[in-house]
Amino acid sequence: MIKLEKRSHIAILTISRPEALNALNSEALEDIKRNVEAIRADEDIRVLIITGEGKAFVAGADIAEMKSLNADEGRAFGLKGQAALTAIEELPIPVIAAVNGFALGGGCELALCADIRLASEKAKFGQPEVGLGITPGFGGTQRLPRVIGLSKAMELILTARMIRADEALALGLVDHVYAPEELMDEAIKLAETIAVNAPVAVRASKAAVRRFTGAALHDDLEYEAELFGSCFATNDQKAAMEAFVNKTEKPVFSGK
Ligand code: CO8
Repeated sequence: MIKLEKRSHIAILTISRPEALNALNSEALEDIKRNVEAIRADEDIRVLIITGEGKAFVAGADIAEMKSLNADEGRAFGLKGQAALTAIEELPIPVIAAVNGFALGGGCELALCADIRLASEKAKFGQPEVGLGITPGFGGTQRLPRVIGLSKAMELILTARMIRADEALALGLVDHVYAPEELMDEAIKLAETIAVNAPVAVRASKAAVRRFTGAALHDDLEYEAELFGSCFATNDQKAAMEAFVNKTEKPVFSGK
């Protein structure tokens, strides 16, 4: 599900499960973590690009896998996703997300772990979780406001609405938007521009700038996982995810 390619000092990690729009299940999350550890150990790699295969970047965590989890299992799944994504964020080298298509839920949260986000004109972003009876659980409640500000993050998370690349650009969620066929070339060009700079200085700069997100992030993620898990004790979560998997109408939520 995960492909890792190396081009000189640049690594390209591609999420490759196009039949499910690259939805992240447990196996994919473990695979991402393993690959990220390999990237961390390879001192020759100076920049990482993350992208998705087909028409999606990542259309979220795997709803089919999540639908029957209980609260403890939900919390554990959330922590697994957080661990994979935090490993990306904590890589000492710069990470560029090349968002080629849908970046929803866990997919938007994956992009948020990158240091720089580029998008195709076809990309769509959103945190649709509250429509599925859950909260964002892979760090979105903490990273989205840190990137776009409190009230914009609240609006996106609480409405669950999907936005296009041009709105994501205006919000500061992405840094540049390109025609679909140009996206990877531009991502590689940007990676090359970074990779010719002094590696120790680049890593030190990333480490220093990352302090900006605050030391409290770890505790904040733990809190997110608690709340995320608690949603799996509700009927609304079960009904919404069953409806997605069975392609039936979205339920009217009861608050139970
Ligand atoms: N999980 C599982 N399968 C998925 C997912 C997903 N997130 N997204 C798409 N798929 C599957 C579809 O079921 C479909 O499978 P099949 O062909 O077997 O029926 C296939 O991918 C193609 O999808 P569609 O036919 O729906 O494609 P469309 O082009 O019609 O629609 C959309 C594209 C709009 C992206 C639509 O697929 C969609 O709404 N997907 C779900 C998006 C979503 O809600 N994502 C958020 C999921 S929740 C989440 O990510 C929480 C993160 C935190 C989790 C914490 C740990 C638990």
